[in-house]
Amino acid sequence: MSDIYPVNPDIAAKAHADNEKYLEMYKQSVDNPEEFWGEHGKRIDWFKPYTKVKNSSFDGDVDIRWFEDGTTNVAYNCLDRHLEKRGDQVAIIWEGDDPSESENITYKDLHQRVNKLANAMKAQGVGKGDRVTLYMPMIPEAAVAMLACARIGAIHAIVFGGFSPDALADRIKGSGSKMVITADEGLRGGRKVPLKANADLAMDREGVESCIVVKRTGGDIDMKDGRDVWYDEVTAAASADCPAEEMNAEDPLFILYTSGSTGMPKGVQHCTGGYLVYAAMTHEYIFDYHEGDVYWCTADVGWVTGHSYIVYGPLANGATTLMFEGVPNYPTVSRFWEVCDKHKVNIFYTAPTAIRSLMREGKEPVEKCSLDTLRVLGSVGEPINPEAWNWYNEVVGKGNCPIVDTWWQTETGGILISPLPGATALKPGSATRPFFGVEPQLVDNDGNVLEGATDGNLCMTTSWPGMMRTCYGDHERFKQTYFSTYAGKYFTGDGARRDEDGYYWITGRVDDVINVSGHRMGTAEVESALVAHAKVAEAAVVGAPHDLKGQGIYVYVTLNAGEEPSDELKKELVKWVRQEIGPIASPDWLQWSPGLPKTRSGKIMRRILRKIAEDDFDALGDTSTLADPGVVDELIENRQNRQ
Ligand code: 6R9
Repeated sequence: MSDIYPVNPDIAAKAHADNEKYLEMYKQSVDNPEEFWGEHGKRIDWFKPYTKVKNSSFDGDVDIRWFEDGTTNVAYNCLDRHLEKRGDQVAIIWEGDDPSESENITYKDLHQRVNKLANAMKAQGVGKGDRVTLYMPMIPEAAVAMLACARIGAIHAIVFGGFSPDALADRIKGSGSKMVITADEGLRGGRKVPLKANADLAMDREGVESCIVVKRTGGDIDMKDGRDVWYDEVTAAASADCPAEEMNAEDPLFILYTSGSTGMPKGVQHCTGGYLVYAAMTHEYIFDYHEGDVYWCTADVGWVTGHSYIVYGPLANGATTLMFEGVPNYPTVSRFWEVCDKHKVNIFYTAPTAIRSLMREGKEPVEKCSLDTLRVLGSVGEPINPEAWNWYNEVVGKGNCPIVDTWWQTETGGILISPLPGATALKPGSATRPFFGVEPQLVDNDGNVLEGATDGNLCMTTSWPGMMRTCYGDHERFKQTYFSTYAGKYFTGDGARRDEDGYYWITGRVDDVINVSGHRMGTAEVESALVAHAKVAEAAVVGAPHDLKGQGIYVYVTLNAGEEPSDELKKELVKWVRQEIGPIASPDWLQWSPGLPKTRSGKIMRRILRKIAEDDFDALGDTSTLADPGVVDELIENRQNRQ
């Protein structure tokens, strides 16, 4: 039996939904999605109201549409419609890497900044349907750039600032971006990140036409004549009046590249209307957001969490959203908690990997802060282990703040499985129950539907407004990746257990995707980076348990004939992967392996490599089909110590 934490009655009394209301709304949402979403779609303003609500099929060509004849604009909903009532309310609290730097930006001010940048972008020839790559630090201009794109109907493709020039160039190419918006340098934990220098390499490779550069550090950078312009200069010259483009509900809002089990990362494409309705509604119910709350999500805008729950969901709801440039342990390990006190944060949303690393520092750095404004805590990105959950609950939340363990994906656009603070009794480690309109199903490997308390592969049987619509420029890949494993269902790639109360426990990826500190990484991407090195013949990459990161990257490398393994070469290969993909892909362990376990047809048996990396030698399974069963003993003998 797992621990159960009942709903706090005080929270339930004030919450948007208590358990009864959740059950009633959930029932309506699945029994009659047209009526449910027809009503809740009205939470955003429409230029032309929709008459159709849901039109979607997971079969055949897979066609997903919501509110398809409605028109609106995301920036209008996040800004203009708030001006009358809350023009002077703070929209974004920005907290710099250096604790002495912070800034409050009101809705009125944000609206002006967005309009100016939107006009400056138009002057550079960017318009509706054009793609713009954003490679930004966590500064207000990142949100301004997202909203400016939305305002003129351009499609943003954000690339996390930790990605390498090559990874950036691949994404610029994939999205066909004609403009890049970046900064001179980023600043994290007191260290500078050479964003513009990286972007230069990528833009030169891809022949990008124009680039707007924000001055963040004042560092020395190159500005290319005819291509690069300063953000300050072009926005100063631009008018603060830019009409919001009328967009169809199904017009794309953004593309975000994410790793899958095979090939290049996919351009996950999200739409305008359904996405915004879903991001806003989940933000309100799952974090139990109320007027006047200060809400802080510690993600980076380079990930989907930053899109939906730093920018779009909160701003559509007229919230005050905190944007943090820095890291949890700079200048001290109390930083998160000091920021909570400084800005009187009510709702705090972070990742288990951050909690685990702060937990190691003990209670003192938390307890010296008051944290008395906190009301709801959130977790996202990977399963949260019960030890971390308990620490978060007791030390950070003082036992008074419900923890919402929110399960979702880049593809889903918003949270699909999560407690609601006033409605759901909590079990540490469980994401609990589906949100409104979400219909999870567990299936076995043959696709048979499993009922009751069981383990299985997690699928969704029907669409919800916020889900991705296609892979940018490659609908076939969309169908193949998500709807072909189990015909007629969206397959998440995750495994899950459903318990006797109908609660879901996500057990992790069942495909070749690994989750390092909450960041998704395709093993195939790391492998192709490794084999691109002149000395490497072959490489196989698996995930293995890591105390802080959740999963770490374990690589097996076979060198070309004549090459000698050495510690130096090991370092060189780790550095190589960092350069090829970015620091988030740094291998944690590297094992020299003269041979890899292969079937007679030459396929690497990753299952075996995974077990060896996990030190789980008894579970190797049948190795008799291997071309050379002897390699297994050799691999076990030379495995890396993960402590
Ligand atoms: C939002 C985000 C998605 C993958 C997902 C799953 C894992 C996310 C989780 C979780 C257990 C949670 N994941 N939230 N696992 N409990 N609360 O993280 O998107 O970067 O696309 O990753 O992350 O494995 O499939 P993304």
